[in-house]
Amino acid sequence: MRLTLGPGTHLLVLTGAGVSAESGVPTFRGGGGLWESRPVEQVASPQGFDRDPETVWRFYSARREKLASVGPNPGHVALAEVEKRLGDRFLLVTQNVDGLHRQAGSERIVELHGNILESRCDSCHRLPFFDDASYDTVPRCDECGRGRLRPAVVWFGEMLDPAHLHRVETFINEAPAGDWVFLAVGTSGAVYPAAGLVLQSRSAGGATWLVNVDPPDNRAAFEHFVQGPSGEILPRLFEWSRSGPPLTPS
Ligand code: BJW
Repeated sequence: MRLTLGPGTHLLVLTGAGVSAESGVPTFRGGGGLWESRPVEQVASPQGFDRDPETVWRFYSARREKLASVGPNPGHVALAEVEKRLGDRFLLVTQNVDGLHRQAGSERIVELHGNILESRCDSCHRLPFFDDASYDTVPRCDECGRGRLRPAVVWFGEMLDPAHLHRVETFINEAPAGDWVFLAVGTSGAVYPAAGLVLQSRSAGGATWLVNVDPPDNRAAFEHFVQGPSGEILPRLFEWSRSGPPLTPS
């Protein structure tokens, strides 16, 4: 099954942990996933950080270290290539914090849940900054001197950046009726608001596609499902109609 893109088609892509699985980055749920060995609320909630910040920093430090040895896979590259063809008719919304889409060359990207290679202060308004360090003890903010540094990711119960949500809404609202596609890749559809995008897209007239190794719980929300690993499927998924997009749009 192939997804045909015409000269005016807009494409909104949502990715989840599955897209990085073939790079060697563990997913969250399911066998071998990050949540299998530790309760989510312990390491990915503000309450968990208040209770035991050292454990949280050990968890994120280990993930930072792992990222130093992984790179984008053919799934990431396929999405960067499709963006080159579509230009501003493309937007990539990722729940992943691993930065692999940017490494592959994606530019029109919204990192909905932040970036693991950034830290921020839990007290002052200092902007998130690049930080690939590993910590055994909780680092202090050297700007305000009183706050604790934490990974600049979005934990359960925390608000997502309203500017990010606005950018996604605008893309959906400006997509041409009857000629746009929502494609979800490698996500279990368990976490909101990202999980709500498929129904939002359907009601806004988008065709809905899913690429995943297994049928996730929200499979029925999608019109088209292509089963398989994204690193194999994505490079073969896109088909350009005869008058399809030029290779280098403005
Ligand atoms: C492959 C593959 C291969 C494997 N190829 N596929 C509405 C209803 C109910 C609850 C809520 C709601 N709105 C908000 C909530 C509360 C909450 C929520 O969603 N709870 C749910 C548990 C129900 N949401 C929030 O709190 C969010 N904040 C928010 O909405 O604020 C306002 C608000 C707050 C409270 C109440 C109401 C409103 C914040 C969510 C933040 C999520 N953060 C995390 C951690 C980020 C940092 C870190 O990395 O540690 O984000 S949790 C974790 O899950 C991470 C992921 O981005 C996210 C999604 O996981 P993902 O990517 O789908 O991974 P998996 O592992 O679940 O799935 C992988 C899939 O890939 C599987 O299907 C595999 O089969 C597949 N796969 N290999 C293709 N090779």
